Amino acid sequence: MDLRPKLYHELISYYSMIARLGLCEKGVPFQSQEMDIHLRLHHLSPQYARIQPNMTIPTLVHEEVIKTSSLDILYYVDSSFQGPPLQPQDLSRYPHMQLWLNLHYQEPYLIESLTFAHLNLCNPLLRRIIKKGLERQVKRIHQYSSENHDLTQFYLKKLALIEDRRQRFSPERLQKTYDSALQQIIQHLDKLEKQLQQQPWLTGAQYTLADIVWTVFLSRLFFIDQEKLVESRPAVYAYWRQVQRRPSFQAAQICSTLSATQIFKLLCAKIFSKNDLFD
Ligand SMILES: N[C@@H](CCC(=O)N[C@@H](CS)C(=O)NCC(=O)O)C(=O)O
Repeated sequence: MDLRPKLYHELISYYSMIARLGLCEKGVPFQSQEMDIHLRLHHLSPQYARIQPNMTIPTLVHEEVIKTSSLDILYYVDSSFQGPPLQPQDLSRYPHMQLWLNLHYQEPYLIESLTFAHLNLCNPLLRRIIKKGLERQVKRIHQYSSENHDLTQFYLKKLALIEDRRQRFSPERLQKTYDSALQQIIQHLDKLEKQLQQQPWLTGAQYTLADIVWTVFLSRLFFIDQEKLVESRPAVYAYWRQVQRRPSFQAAQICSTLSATQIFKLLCAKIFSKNDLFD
């Protein structure tokens, strides 16, 4: 029997990267269950919805425990497994870590708005693909919901969320969605710059959960071609170079670019992946 925790995740999913980075920093081996949330829509399947009613990734399953958000996964991993501590040993620094974690998670759709508005704006073909993708999700949810009445309330919630996405990324609102997300990102970066001018890691001398989430945050800015926002802030840029040198960065496969070859490989993996995860 495999006693390792099982992580449901996807390679380029932002919050999956956070969970992987937490596991790798802690040195916890895990079973990897790769999901396809774009083509196969594994996350909408009734089997997954029964594990994770929000139908998002990542999810961590360990023995009887199920953790359904990246932040819960980080705390759980740090407190349940042996390895380097990822919360401040100096307890007076604990509120600082929480402050940085709260700042990162305070706007739940910030990263999604930034990423998808960017993709929509940069390429008309992608805009079409994303629009079609949302339509496919709606159809799939109606199908699953009609076959699984016990899950109707969760599927209805998911439909409302997709409708909200359609509005945020509609041609009329797209630019506004992008601009206001970027505005907020810039404010975050200015705060990071101020903090990192004074100390090597966000909570002081120790690398903590706060550094994990902000590492992934910075990687996303490179991913959407906004590297200049990082490179123009000397302390943030030095920090970015430091975090990339940590072994966990490679091990957790933090994606900060997506080359044409990678896109091709990802597409192939998705096309040849199992239709149903739970077969
Ligand atoms: N608060 C959740 C957010 C998870 C989340 O939004 N994950 C995205 C992928 S990065 C997802 O599952 N998107 C699919 C969907 O919302 O339908 C967390 O921290 O884990």
